[in-house]
Amino acid sequence: MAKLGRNKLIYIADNLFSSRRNKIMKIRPEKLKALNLFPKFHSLLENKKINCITHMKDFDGIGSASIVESNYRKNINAMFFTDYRKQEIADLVEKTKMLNNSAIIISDIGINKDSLSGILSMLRNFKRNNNIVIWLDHHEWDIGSVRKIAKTLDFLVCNENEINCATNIVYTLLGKKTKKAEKLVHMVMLGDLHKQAKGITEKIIQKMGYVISQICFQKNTAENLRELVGYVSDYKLENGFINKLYENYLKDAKMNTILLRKNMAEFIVKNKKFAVSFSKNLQSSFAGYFLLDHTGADVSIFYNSSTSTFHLRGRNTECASFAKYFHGGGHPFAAAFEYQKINITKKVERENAIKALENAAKKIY
Ligand SMILES: [Mn+2]
Repeated sequence: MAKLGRNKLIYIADNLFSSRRNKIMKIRPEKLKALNLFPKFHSLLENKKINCITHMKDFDGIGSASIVESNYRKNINAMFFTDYRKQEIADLVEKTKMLNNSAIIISDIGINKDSLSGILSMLRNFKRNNNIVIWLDHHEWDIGSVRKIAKTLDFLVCNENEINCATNIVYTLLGKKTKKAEKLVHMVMLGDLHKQAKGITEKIIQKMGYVISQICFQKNTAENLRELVGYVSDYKLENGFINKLYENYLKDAKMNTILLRKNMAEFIVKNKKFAVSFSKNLQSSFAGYFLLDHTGADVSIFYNSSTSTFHLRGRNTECASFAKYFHGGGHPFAAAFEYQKINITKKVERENAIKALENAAKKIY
C-alpha cells in the first residue's frame, strides 16, 4: 500500500527577505510562525497593488483570499478563482496575462504533471511584468517541481503536512493577529484537514462547503465567489446571499443523493473495499463520506457528472496516489481527478468506468 503522505517537512523558498536566494529550505511546519515574517510581509504589501489567485472549490481557497482581503482591503485589484485542471489553468494563464507591478498571492493551488508547464509560463510572465509573486500552499509537490517553480517566485511555501491548510499559512505570514481571524482560520482548518468539529462549528463548516459547491455548480461563479470572499473577510458567514445558496444546494441535493444511493457499487482489491457511485452536483466531501458511511468502504469514489470528475475520500486509507495515477491530485485522504464524460444513466458506461477504477486500484494498492 502507498505510504501516508502526512507529517512531512514543508519547503520554503525565500527570494524576498533572505540572502540565501534560490535555496530551498526544509522546515517542520510548526516552525513557520517562528520565522516571524509577518512584519516584513505587511510592510511590503501595505503599499502594493494586490492580486489573488486561489482555489475555487473549497473553504480553504476562499478562506485564504478572505484573509488577504481583510488585511489589505484597499489594495486589492483582482481575484482569480481556479482549479487544478489543465483547461482551467490555461484559462487562468490567459486571464492574468496583463497583471503588472503588483503583488500576486497564490494560495491552495496544487500542481500536477498536466498543469506544470502552463503554470511555469504564467509565473515567468508575472516576473517579466514586474510582479512580486508569493505562493502559499499545502499540497504535496515533488522536489523537482519545487526547484523549477521556486526560481520563478519571490516566496514559496508548499508540501503536504499534518497541521497546515493554505488559509493558516496565509494567516501566519500575511495576517494581523486578531480573535475573529483566529476563529475563521481554525474553522477552515478543521474542515480542510477533515478533523472532528462539534456543534455549531461543524454546521458552519458544512454550510460553507455546500455554499461554495453551489456557487461552482451555477453560472457567474467568479462574481459570486468574489462576493462571498467579501463577506467572509468581514467574518460574516450568515446573510441573505449565503443562506439562499445554501437552501438551493439542499433542494438539489435531495434528488442527487437518491441518485447517489441508487448507483452505488463496490469492489474489493487487496482486502480494501472501494465504494463507487455516480451522481451530479453534490459537494464532494458530502458524497464521499455518505458512500463511506453507507458501505463501510475504505475508499469512496464519487463521479460528479456535471464536472466529469471523480472525487476520492479515504478512511485511514490513502487515496492521493489513486488520483495521481489518473493525473489528478489532492491530499492523502481527499483527492480528485478529471475523467472522460460518462453518461451516468447508462449502466454499461458506469460499469466500464468501475472496471477501469478496479484495474487501477490493482496497480496502486
Ligand atoms: Mn486546502
